[in-house]
Amino acid sequence: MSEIKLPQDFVSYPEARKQAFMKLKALKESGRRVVGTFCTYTPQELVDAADATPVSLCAIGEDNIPPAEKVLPKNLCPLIKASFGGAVTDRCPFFYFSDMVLAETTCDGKKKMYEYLGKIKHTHVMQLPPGQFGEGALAFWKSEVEALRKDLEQFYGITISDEKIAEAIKLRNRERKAILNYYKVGALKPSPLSGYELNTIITSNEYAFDIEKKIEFLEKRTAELTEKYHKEYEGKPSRPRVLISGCPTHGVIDKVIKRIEELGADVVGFENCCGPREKADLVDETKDPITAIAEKYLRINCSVMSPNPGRLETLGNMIDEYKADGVIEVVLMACHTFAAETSTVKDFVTKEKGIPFLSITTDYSTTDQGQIDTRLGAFIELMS
Ligand code: BJ8
Repeated sequence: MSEIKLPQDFVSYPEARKQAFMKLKALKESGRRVVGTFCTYTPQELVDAADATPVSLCAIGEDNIPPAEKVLPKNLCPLIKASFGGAVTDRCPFFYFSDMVLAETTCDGKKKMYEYLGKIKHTHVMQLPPGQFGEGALAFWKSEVEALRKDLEQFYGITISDEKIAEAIKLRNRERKAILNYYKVGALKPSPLSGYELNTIITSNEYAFDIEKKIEFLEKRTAELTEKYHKEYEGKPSRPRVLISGCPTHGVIDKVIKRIEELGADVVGFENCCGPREKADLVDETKDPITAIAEKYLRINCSVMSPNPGRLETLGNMIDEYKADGVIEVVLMACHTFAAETSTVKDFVTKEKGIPFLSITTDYSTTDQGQIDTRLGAFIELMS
């Protein structure tokens, strides 16, 4: 079993969440507005412009599942059940401290779950068009962005100016660039950082509520790692390099991401919502802010969009840029949209890019760990 290279001050994702509870409590007590969010489609710039802090309500952990299954069907994605379970039991302090919930109609399970959340707390649901390209898709989505602005204004009794939104766009674009540059350290060969660290830092950073400090931290860590690469790694042999694709992996970091590295490969990049999926694409700072926000978020290449050609394009570019030797797709149990894309993605990776592909369907339990280890081990051998 290989040891994973981690910085001395490394904080695990569950620990980072725990630390964030206290930070959020202090923010709330200082009178700060808090908006709970779920998805990469959330236009965070509007929440920022309302002088509110967006906080992710995507929960992890098996403990949150049984309470959710009292209401939701068992054969639903674990991300949805864990998030709902955490909210209804008040075990999720992020939900507890949120003034309102901001959600989008992505997959069927999530949108039905939002109906239940709406009974507990004010829940604004943005209707996403089912595709990015259909006639009227952008106009419709833009009207949803405008509706969100109105609802935030009414809910908080404030006015959100165009200038405030433009300011938020600039700050979030700077944050995107800092995150993207940090990810790109993984493209160095051999990689000087662990994919386990990468996944942990990026998901934990959702709870770094001071964006300026977050940018500063990421820039510092990127510089340290780049220097480390030149001093210690450049020119040395590399372990097999894995690119992760599919559903968000923050709930299976230990079960899948860490295991890949313990079993002898490097996770170098993420083509998912724990990766640069939306970070590589900035909001246009030269346009009317609402149009620019609508255009940017509609371009996100999630499997809930039909068709979703952007995923293959991004995957292809990332395979080249991150010099991947194989792709491992993680599909959360009962996530139909990602599962339905598996066959297309497999053909693309194996036939067009000529590297091996493995798809793993899993949930937040530990019952399938042995089976996953066996499949990962065989796949890593295939790449070696
Ligand atoms: S933009 S990936 S964060 S929807 S895994 S809950 S799709 S059944 S998380 Fe996602 Fe937004 Fe897309 Fe990203 Fe449903 Fe699938 Fe569960 Fe999912």
